[in-house]
Amino acid sequence: MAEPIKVLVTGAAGQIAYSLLYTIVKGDVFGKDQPLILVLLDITPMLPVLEGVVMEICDCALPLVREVISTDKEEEAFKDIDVAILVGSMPRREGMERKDLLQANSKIFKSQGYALDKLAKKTVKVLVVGNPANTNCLTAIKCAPSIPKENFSCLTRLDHNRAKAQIAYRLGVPSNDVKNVIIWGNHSSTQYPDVSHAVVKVKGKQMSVLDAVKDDSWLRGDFITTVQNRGAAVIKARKLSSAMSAAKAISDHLRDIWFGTPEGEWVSMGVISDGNPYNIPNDLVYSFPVQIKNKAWSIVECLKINDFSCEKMKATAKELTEEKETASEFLSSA
Ligand code: NAX
Repeated sequence: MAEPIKVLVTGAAGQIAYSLLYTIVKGDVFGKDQPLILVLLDITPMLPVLEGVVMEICDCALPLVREVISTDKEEEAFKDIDVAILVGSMPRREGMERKDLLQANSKIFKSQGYALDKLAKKTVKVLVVGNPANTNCLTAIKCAPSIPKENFSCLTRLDHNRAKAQIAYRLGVPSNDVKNVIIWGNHSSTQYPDVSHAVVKVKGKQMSVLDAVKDDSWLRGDFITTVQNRGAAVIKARKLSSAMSAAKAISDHLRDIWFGTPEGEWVSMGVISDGNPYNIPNDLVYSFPVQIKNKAWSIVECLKINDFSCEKMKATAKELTEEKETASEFLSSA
């Protein structure tokens, strides 16, 4: 059997982690023959809850788990890790401005960025989930200069899966018959779900989603807003934010980093925009279509971008630029 890898999950006493951990420990993410040392970080008041989570992991009696470490200390949590899944963050409370949320989270991701820089393996793969995910990811990148920027990504796979599912539902096909949708930009309501390059198998025949749906006004209207506002719709219905689907998306994202994407297929991921082929400003964590090979992503090139898409891609880049400016004010003043 392989040597164990050390996987950190922050916010480990929270609801996403509760859905995510079982998938990881049973081998669905890093492979059925990959032993794991699981490190669970949360804040001090959540340690009793974390204790219950550790008991449950133990009670699953799964063979891949070599050790579970639960802690409220970053120095312990980030030491020699191979993978960091940064879920823990400050939630938006009533009356809180977006700026306050950015500030609270800049603080968390600055501290965790430093911890990554100082303590993690230089090969560590970092996935940021906690919101505002793109800008939190950029903050962590800035604070961990000894780790390659390309090792960081943020989660937009939930939006990607939502887009795929909407198309599949509309056409009455299984969701895995829909491929190559794209989420551009921010994991927020300015994101741009784009199906201009997506394909679908209908009655055994592959065709473009545009030809299969044959309804541009839906694709440019309700489809986009449904995906953009899906998170809010789940909160309204459940009184809690997405957790099961978020955990599934995290697993999809990490499994693709670990094992690669199939030939000719891409997925959406927030990655550093430096040198991208779509005229998105450098130095943002922006969601692009990526292909992954040997644990390294590359942005899919040469996709034709029409005027409609171009506008939407710029609008979400503008929001990310503003978030970055606000976050960097906090970083330099803190
Ligand atoms: P919960 O509130 O259930 O759990 C968050 C956990 O993080 C809590 O246990 C809290 O104590 C812990 N925490 C807070 N500060 C911490 C710190 N400094 N270090 C370690 N742990 C800390 O939230 P949950 O529903 O699990 O969501 C977690 C985050 O994911 C939120 O920011 C949420 O907005 C974000 N999401 C991001 C998504 C994405 O696609 N990028 C989708 C799902 C989700 O909304």
